[in-house]
Amino acid sequence: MARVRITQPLPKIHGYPLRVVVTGYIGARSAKWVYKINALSEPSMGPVQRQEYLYYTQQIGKQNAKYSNGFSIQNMPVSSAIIFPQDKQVIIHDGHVELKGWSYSGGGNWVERVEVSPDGGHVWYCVDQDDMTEKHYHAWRLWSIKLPVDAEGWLEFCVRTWDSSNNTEPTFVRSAWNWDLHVTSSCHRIKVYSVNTSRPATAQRLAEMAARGEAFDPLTRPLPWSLESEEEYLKLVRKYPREPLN
Ligand SMILES: Nc1nc2c(c(=O)[nH]1)N[C@H]1C(S)=C(S)[C@@H](COP(=O)(O)O)O[C@H]1N2
Ligand SMILES: [Mo]
Repeated sequence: MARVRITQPLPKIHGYPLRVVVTGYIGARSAKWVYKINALSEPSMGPVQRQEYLYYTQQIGKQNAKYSNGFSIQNMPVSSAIIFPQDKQVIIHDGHVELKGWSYSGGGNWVERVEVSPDGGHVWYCVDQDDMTEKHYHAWRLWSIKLPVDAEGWLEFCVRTWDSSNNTEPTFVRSAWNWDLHVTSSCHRIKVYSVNTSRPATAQRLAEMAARGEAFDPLTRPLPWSLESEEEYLKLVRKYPREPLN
């Protein structure tokens, strides 16, 4: 196990005076306030070990779950999340959106690769090595990427991380949902409303809003002026009539 250099006193809330730190394992295994150590011939009967932090696939679920048929979560699976933007945010951009996030893996594995998708997980872009913080044993890596985003409206961004044992995250939460909720580590997803000012019509609309001192947010607030003059309207509906001409 890696040596831990202590630079600050351990706060009581985090286990003072003595805490076990089990690197690579979920936090639940790092017992706080240690006053006694028992050597056991079988896994502990303590409730946190025996009854909690279990993984139940959907075939087990509510209809079948027992303590003995959930598998005990020990090593932390590869996990990651988008920190910025935030879910449901409106993003006004010029064709690129900067994403920031974190990635981590347990079990002595480290983060090797981070991929992000602007379309819910069909097309993926790879984070550049230079845009990731350094590798350290048992440490997360922070990353950022300028993601090309052409489409407008509600989009789903997601992140997927690969670790040094080629583990990756299930693309969809339904692929690996844990009935017991803990450590369902599927790709983190956010919805964002994309407004791309590299599109001329969008740039024009935003310029008009700026000139009138009108903010884009909140998205659900309608524009308080007429969207088109009657003249323009008639020009266009005559050019593109509603019904076939013959
Ligand atoms: N003695 C003791 N240790 C414990 C717990 C506890 O309830 N009692 N909770 C565990 C769980 S479930 C977690 S997630 C971590 C939380 O550690 P933290 O408070 O330092 O974040 O402590 C673990 N160690
Ligand atoms: Mo926990």
